[in-house]
Amino acid sequence: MRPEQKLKKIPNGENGIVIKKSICTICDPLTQCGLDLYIKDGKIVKVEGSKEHAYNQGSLCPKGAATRQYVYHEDRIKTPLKRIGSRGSNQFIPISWEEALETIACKLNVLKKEYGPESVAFFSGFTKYFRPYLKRLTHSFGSPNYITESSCCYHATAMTQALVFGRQGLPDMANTDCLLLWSGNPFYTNPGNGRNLVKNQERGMKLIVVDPRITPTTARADIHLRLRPGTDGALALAMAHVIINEKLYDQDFVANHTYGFEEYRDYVQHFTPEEGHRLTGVPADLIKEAARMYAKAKTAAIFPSASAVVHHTNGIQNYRAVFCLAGLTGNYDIKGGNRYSPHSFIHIAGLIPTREQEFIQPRPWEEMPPRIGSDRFPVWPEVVDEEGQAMQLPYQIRSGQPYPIKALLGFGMNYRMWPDSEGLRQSLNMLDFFVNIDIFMTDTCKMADIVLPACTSLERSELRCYPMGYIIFTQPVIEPLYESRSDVDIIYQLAEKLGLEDELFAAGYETSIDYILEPSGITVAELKKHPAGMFVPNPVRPPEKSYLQNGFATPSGKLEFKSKILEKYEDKMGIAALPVYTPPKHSPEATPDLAKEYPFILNTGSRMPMFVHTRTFRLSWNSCLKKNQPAADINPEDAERLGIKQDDYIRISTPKNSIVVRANLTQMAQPGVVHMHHAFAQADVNILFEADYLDPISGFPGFKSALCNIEKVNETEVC
Ligand SMILES: Nc1nc2c(c(=O)[nH]1)N[C@H]1C(S)=C(S)[C@@H](COP(=O)(O)OP(=O)(O)OC[C@H]3O[C@@H](n4cnc5c(=O)[nH]c(N)nc54)[C@H](O)[C@@H]3O)O[C@H]1N2
Ligand SMILES: Nc1nc2c(c(=O)[nH]1)N[C@H]1C(S)=C(S)[C@@H](COP(=O)(O)OP(=O)(O)OC[C@H]3O[C@@H](n4cnc5c(=O)[nH]c(N)nc54)[C@H](O)[C@@H]3O)O[C@H]1N2
Ligand SMILES: [Mo]
Repeated sequence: MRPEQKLKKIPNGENGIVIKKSICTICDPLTQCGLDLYIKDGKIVKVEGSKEHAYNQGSLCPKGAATRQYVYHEDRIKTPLKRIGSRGSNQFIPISWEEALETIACKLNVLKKEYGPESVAFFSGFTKYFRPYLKRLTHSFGSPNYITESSCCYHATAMTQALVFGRQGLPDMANTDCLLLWSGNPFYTNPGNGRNLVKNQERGMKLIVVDPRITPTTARADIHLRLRPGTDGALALAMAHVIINEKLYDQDFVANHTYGFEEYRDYVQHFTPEEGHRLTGVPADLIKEAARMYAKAKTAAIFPSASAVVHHTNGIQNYRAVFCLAGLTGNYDIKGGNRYSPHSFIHIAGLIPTREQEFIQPRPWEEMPPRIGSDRFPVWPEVVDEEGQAMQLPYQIRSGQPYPIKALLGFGMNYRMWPDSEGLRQSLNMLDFFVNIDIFMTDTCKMADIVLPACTSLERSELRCYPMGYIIFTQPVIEPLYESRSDVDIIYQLAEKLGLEDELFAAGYETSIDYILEPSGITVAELKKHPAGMFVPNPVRPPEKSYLQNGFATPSGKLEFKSKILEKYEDKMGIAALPVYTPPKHSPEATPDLAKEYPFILNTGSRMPMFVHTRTFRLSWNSCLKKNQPAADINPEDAERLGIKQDDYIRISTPKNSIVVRANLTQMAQPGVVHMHHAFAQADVNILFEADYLDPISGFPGFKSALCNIEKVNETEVC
């Protein structure tokens, strides 16, 4: 090799560049691609997808590609800060870590003494890696109020599966003959699953996609069921009508392993395919075709979404109706169906046995006051073991009912992501004490009394496992920038300052991980020998049809078409035990008068490939990929009727509030529906929602089926 060629090759042993391994955590938690970071003089100079990593195998999305912009962004919080001006005024002075941690510990201990430990709530935003330690901190402190963003993401999906199956059942995509992808757009939201989809279609898997929009995923479907938002229950019941009446169901499974079939069968009789068409907008013939394809397939699996189907005021009942289809066809816990897959770590079924549950729950719920949200959403604590229902936090701060919340320690709290975001902002203002820990100076941080700088994942270590039985414990590839620290270090340092007598906190982070992983035989020392991660040595896959030995983990011991848990709330709360379909609380069917004034369905938060919630708007490499934002997607027919042209300004209004955005005319949106991305600071769609526009069972917000109006706004009015 000539010397100049050698110099071009990096690293070449002479130019001071080394490659270090880590993962990208800008998305969280399933899509964590392996990274090769080129480091020179302690700085990241180049980023590539890691070919060695089992999940992404070298690929990288636009967010990961912008890692350097993310890490070195000027909005990074540099030191701990103490507020000196009024809340929101952004007047802070830098303070030392010692002063910050002392102040926080002292204040929390005073409030604990005066109002009880439950008066302090501990919150986690979308970031997951520190959650086990944060939950342990909360309980060790004595508070039941560990709450997270999962109060509007995933838990409701898990709840529906728990109500129907007793526990979760993930789709066995690699072995199924037919995938019923009931909402989801993995090509944007989870590229690994996108790749799996393509691979499995190539081997002959049939694909049915249920989505109101046209997306890259619906474009690949054998059948696209393009329903009106929030009508999923009616569609699933109409499919059940076909499956039952054409005797396509698994009669042996239904007879021996299910509960409530007769009543369910009778209820389903209302939902003829024609009625299904009337309620959902999907042609009756297509409903029949999809039902037959799903039921006749030798094996079929339902691919659930973490949020889109449950972001409705009728979300739980709708998704129960969907999962009942797996009960009808016996596609639960079999190869190629929806398989029971126990969690290994942080909600991921990683094929390793762990002691995570023991670690995160040092004190049983019964020894503490009820968690936030338990009184309003009593089904939640019955089914969700992990945490409180955070959507009730603003109400509890304001009302002091059933007991006061005085302080909030937020790790990545961002009020913009909540329904009635402005209402939450005002509630935060009423706290005695609010601490927020974030990488960037957000508007929510500006409301805090103390702000702490978290470092990014490249400046710290983290344990992560993957569904294919892969595990990694990353090491920092650069020193923490400025005075930032890892969230985990902050938690362990606070535990010490708070004077908590907790052996595992005293023993430190890595000892805690060894404790959690102990049943698997994997140790931190072993993981450190595999910087790019490793396959789990003895992956644990539960046997098929585990219900044959132990029954289902439901109160009846069977797969429940009719929920015994919900039965208890039929009289008290009017919650149906069958998966009864009611239209969204605000909809042309349920509130025709309101719909005269607000004739459009407002569907918010469909993901874009270059943005993750509030995280990447500030990165120019990402924002330049989507011009003229913030914009709402509307159908050209609607636009023409209202005299709206591409990029015109429009006002979206609901009875609660209004915002002005640009119009993007696209066939991806069906007529009558307005799609708006969440999280834009300049036009925050979440101010349009009432705080109590929630599903009565899960407490999840109706982010995807409110009513709104749109009208053209003259440019002169905007500028
Ligand atoms: N209208 C509407 N609203 C929605 C949704 C919708 O579809 N429509 N979707 C909902 C769903 S499903 C979700 S999951 C939520 C997400 O809502 P959030 O969790 O609030 O969203 P993020 O913006 O991802 O993260 C919150 C904060 O965490 C910070 N952060 C990032 N990494 C770290 C870290 O390592 N440590 C710390 N301490 N902070 C960090 C970010 O800078 C950000 O300020 O939004 C919900 N809101
Ligand atoms: N790039 C990127 N990736 C992400 C995220 C991100 O912000 N950006 N967020 C992460 C998070 S927190 C989550 S929860 C996941 C979400 O992941 P996905 O569920 O895959 O993605 P979404 O775009 O939220 O929703 C998928 C589809 O649901 C459809 N939909 C909307 N309303 C309804 C309805 O009423 N019924 C049905 N059947 N479908 C409906 C939308 O049209 C959309 O195409 O993505 C994760 N991945
Ligand atoms: Mo989410």
